[in-house]
Amino acid sequence: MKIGIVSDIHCNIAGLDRALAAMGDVDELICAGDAIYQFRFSNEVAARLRERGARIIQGNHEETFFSRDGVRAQAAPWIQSDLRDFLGAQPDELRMRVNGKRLLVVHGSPFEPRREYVYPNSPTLRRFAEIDDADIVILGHTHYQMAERVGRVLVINPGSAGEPRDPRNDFQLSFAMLDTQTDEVQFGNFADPTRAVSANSDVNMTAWKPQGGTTGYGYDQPPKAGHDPWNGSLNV
Ligand SMILES: [Mn+2]
Repeated sequence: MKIGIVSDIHCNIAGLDRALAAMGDVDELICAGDAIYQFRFSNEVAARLRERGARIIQGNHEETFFSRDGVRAQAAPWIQSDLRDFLGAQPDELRMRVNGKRLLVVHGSPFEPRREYVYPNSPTLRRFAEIDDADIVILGHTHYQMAERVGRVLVINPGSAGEPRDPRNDFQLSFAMLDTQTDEVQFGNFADPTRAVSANSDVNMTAWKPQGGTTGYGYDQPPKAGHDPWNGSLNV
């Protein structure tokens, strides 16, 4: 099965559409949270995710939007109530079984505190080796893309499809595609189409192949530009 993964769209419908177009046909589409902003909804993003039958979790931005702090934002007259209710009904964690593998989708961290930012060099990442009820864990939240084997657990973060923060790919947007047979992960990187100058730029693909790999990191900080946690590269 081919699974398309997006996260942290943050109301950027042009970014989401670019990712979906580059992905092509996928068997499942997963959104790992923060489809919107904490005080701003997006009818377009919610409609697209619903129309594509995406499996969605809520991130910290949905959590605030649908809390008492978000009451005013929720009441904006232009918001389509059925779309708002659709997003509000999504869980904050998802478990699914694909090709006999157990997938866990969480926005921040599967551990407490659940809103921790698990960067590719976070010490917390080592703890993923303790997870015994999932084979693949999909995260978002950091906007840093990642594919790492930690113990026997494959950890994937597609990066952000809407608000670039990752200096390692020159602040491009990104998405991931997972082949659940081979565990191979491909990333698509592309310039934010909301910036006029990059509206038609190319999508550059990189691939991560499992090698029974190792991991080990020092800091709980975003990695510096140039840190390269995946291997291989192909251009399409
Ligand atoms: Mn987040």
